[in-house]
Amino acid sequence: MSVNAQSIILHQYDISPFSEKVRVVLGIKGLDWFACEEPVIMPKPELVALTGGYRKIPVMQIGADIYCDTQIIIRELERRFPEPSIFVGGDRGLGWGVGLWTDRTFFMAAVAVIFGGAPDAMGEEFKADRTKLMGRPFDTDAMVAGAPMMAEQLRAHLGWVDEQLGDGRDFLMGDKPGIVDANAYYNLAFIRWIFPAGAKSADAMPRLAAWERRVAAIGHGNRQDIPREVALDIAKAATSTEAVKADPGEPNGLKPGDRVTVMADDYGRDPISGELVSSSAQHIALKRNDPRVGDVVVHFPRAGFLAMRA
Ligand SMILES: N[C@@H](CCC(=O)N[C@@H](CS)C(=O)NCC(=O)O)C(=O)O
Repeated sequence: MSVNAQSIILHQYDISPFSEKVRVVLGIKGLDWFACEEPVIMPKPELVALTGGYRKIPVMQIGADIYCDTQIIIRELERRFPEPSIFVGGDRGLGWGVGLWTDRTFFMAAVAVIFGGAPDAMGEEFKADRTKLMGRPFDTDAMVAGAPMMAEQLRAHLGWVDEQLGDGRDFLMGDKPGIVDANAYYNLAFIRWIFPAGAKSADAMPRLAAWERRVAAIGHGNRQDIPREVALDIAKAATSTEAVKADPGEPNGLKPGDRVTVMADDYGRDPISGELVSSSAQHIALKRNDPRVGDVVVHFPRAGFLAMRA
């Protein structure tokens, strides 16, 4: 396969748990995609040229459309490639809400268990970078002190997943894998990569462990790696496919053509500004220009992001 303006390009790195969430979705859908390796810490000049300031990982690019945050990445994958669906029954709306559990409380428990058990796993530059990202000290001494409590939190989160499998189902919403599986899986994968001993409560839950093996066996679809410069050239040559669309219910009256700033409401709150192209209750798209990539449209989810008139 050769990379072009229709290709799925995932800006990611291999030990990124949020990238793993998307890789599992790519696996469920059996898609061809291109991985573009980004640095684990700042600076990330090529990524920021595409996003206009968003630095978190992963970011998906299709031509000159840039999707920031796993929620909007997965929504767009489902829109463009509806079969097989990530919705397997009973999860079409609240499946998204599960992401806010796994990305926030469950993820923070996983981070605390990993760095409480292996405080030096990633080195000083990483800690300094994550301190800036979080806006508070990435304090591994505090994580070591808090490790017993966080092991208890982690076991409780894993316990919900195990209980969900209690009727013998293969996947969390039934007999097929979907959005809830991709969400519940990636934190466990992250612990296994960096501090495997942190997963001992999972090993004590045989149903969970068997489910984990089933999700791992889905794989990641068909991946090929490309250099960052190739991805930037594709963005520069392409035109966004996002149509201008007004949002009659927009709570603050934002409309196409308005100058808008969007930022995450949790961490990595770097503001991104542009001209509104389209929006809905779940999506906002801003057009911006960068000397390296030309005109691009950057897409964000609404839940978990704040949009304001610039
Ligand atoms: N809400 C975001 C969270 C993404 C996130 O926190 N990603 C981590 C890596 S897995 C990150 O960006 N860390 C800082 C970095 O890589 O620079 C999403 O769902 O995509």
